[in-house]
Amino acid sequence: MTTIRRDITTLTDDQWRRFVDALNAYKAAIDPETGMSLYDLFTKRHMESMMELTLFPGETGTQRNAAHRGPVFLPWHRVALRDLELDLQRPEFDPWGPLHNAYYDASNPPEPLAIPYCPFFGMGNTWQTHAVWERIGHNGSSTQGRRVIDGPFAHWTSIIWNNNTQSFVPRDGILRNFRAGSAMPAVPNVRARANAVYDVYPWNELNTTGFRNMLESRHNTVHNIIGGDMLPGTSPNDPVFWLHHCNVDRYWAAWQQVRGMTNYAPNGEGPPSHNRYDQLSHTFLPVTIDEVLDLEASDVAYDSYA
Ligand SMILES: [Cu+2]
Repeated sequence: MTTIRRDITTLTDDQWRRFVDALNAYKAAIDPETGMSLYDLFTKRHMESMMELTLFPGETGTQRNAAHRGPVFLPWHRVALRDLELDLQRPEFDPWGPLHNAYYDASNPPEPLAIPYCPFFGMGNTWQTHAVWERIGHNGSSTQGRRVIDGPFAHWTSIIWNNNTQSFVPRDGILRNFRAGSAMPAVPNVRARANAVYDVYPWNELNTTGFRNMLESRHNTVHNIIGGDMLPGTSPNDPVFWLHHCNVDRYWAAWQQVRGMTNYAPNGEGPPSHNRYDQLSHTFLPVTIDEVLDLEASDVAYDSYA
């Protein structure tokens, strides 16, 4: 059955609760090998991807890494989303699944659990008072070090990278620090002429044409104006990360519907880890970029591509 990802603002309370309960159970589950939260392993891998710069020999002036500031940005986050989603669909985490649901009927199962998307693009200047924060918790408290003190994730512990000791250290809570006066970026135009190609040389954050950098830049703004834990490489500490990236992936899928589902560049001429047949690093699933271009092949769809 196809996993259908929906707009968080259109979910029923029960649908939203299903996702929250699964995510909280996943956050509480411990990986026996590392002793870490299964959820925190995603945060760790995301941080590690950013610490691996992927440069041409002698190249300077770019922070391109194994998951950002280059062509692999969209495939890498698509895989991370799907990997988390497949885990949340497991019976031990899905409250609507056969383990936790007394009314579960294998001949008529509920639709697969999906990560919802939050439509931050296009919220304009009113995003800080948008109803979505009623669901995911509001801005951090100005009297409690910007800690989020409401919503279903307020009790979480984050893991923060300590550069001196080169290790992750726990820290209570999730931080958000909304930037006053900043607007959310406009909705990406998947039909604009400058977006006709997926990516171009120099395959980094300096590109002025190409779909990938247009979308990645707007995505950066969302991280930056929400602030707090959304700023550093450990940004998956805040589950808003997934709601945002689900929306980013949705626009990529929309672009693919216009420009071709397997339309990608570079095909070999790009920097390491960013070429079509390169294997993704710091993901759980061992796949190449080429293998994740067609979203429908992994049986995932969005409720809307507009
Ligand atoms: Cu990222």
